[in-house]
Amino acid sequence: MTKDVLEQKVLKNHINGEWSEPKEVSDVINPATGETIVQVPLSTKDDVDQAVKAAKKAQKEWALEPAPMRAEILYEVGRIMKERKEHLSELLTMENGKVLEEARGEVQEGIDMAFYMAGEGRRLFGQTTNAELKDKFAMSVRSPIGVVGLITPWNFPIAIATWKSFPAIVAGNAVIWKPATETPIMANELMKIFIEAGLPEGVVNVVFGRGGDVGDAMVNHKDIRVISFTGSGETGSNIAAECGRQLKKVSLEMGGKNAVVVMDDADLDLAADGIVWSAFGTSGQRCTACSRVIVHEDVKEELEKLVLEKMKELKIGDGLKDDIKVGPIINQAGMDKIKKYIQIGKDEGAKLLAGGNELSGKEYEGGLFFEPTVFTDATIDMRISQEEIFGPVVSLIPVKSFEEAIETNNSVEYGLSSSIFTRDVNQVYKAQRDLDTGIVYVNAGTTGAEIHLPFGGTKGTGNGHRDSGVQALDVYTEWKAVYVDYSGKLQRAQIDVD
Ligand code: UN1
Repeated sequence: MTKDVLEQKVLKNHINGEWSEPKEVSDVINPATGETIVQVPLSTKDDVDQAVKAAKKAQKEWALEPAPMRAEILYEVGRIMKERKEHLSELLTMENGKVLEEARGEVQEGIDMAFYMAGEGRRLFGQTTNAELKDKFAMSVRSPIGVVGLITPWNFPIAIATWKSFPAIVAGNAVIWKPATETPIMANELMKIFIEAGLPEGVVNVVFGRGGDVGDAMVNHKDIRVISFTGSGETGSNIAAECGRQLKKVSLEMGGKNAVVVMDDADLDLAADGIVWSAFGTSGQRCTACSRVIVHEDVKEELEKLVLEKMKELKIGDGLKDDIKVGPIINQAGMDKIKKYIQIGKDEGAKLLAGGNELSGKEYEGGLFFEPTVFTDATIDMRISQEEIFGPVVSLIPVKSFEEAIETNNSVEYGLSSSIFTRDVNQVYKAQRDLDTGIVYVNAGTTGAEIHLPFGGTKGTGNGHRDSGVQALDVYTEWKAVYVDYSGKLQRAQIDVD
């Protein structure tokens, strides 16, 4: 089956129920081998216009379909994804590089989201409440917004797509989806699954291409009323500025500078496990990856020792191979950025404890691999402690107290995820209150969000919206207040109340 897709060679947009032949394409590279896997269309504003036209038409009908019936399609999507889990996971590893075990985890995240959002078809709760006048009824209901635009990243090409598209669909919207050009295969596969599950044509339209072409055309299209974007801070804030001008709803998730706090009473072996997994898993290319360790000075040396020991067991290479724990970096730009920050860290005076190099030689030929890297004795004002690197690089920052640890965690522009290792229950509760991030873990690393909870962050990470969880429905619905007067006479609110 994996072969089938790869034999397709050139992917196609899916607009109004049809696959369309692309005019221009670019290569999709397996980052572990350097081989071209398929080609992805580079679409234009015209393609977006066509997709929006189709989506507008389809959405009218779709919104009239009862939500539990819309949800039946998501149950079927979940069932098919489950059946194809292994196939999807292998393709995901090929296009994104993450190791197979993690790819399976990501596909599972999508399956979970399908069943969770399908359940929402029989909820989508609003509120009924009392009216202030006799013989009058009041309620609030969620209504779909119309055509929504989804711009999804390469690092979780299927999970994040499901966080956005499933709530949009169950709520009765139609979707224009621009997947990242690095990872179009997951989009192609999910689109095929939508079709097989019976989604009416035009409800989801996939338009492949670059942000500057397709993304901009989506943001600028007056009939796309919502943009949901996961990606870089710079692009996100440009999108928000434009959407603000057009009074368009926008939901943003733009990365993090996530820290694990290790207190002096922590189980250090467990903390080291949490750090190694959340810093070097997915080669550090998660928005939630741990890139700072804020450690109590009394346990710093012991923790360093444990982290270094555990890192030795991480085998780096092609994620399709059995014993590999760390896969490649997505592309040359990603690699250049990581190398730039290694140099910055050295220049700033942080001490390089391990790693710091791109891997070369026969074993790594064709791919882009970087050693898991640890800096220590970093300070919070250094750029390596402040800026997102998006690679397997972590910096240890020693602190003297719990208060300083919290303060250090919060002294960055981002606010996605944080974690604390401690056995002190008072510190646990204070930390969950005071760590200024959208996600907080206790005695676990900074990754591992589950789909039925809200995903997103404070400060520079986002703009107050959340992906996944029931909260995602707020992005794709309008609240409508409905008053039904059954008194048979004119009753004026606030006036005829006595
Ligand atoms: C992301 O990195 O953008 O919590 C998503 C996690 C995953 C999702 C990460 N469940 O790390």
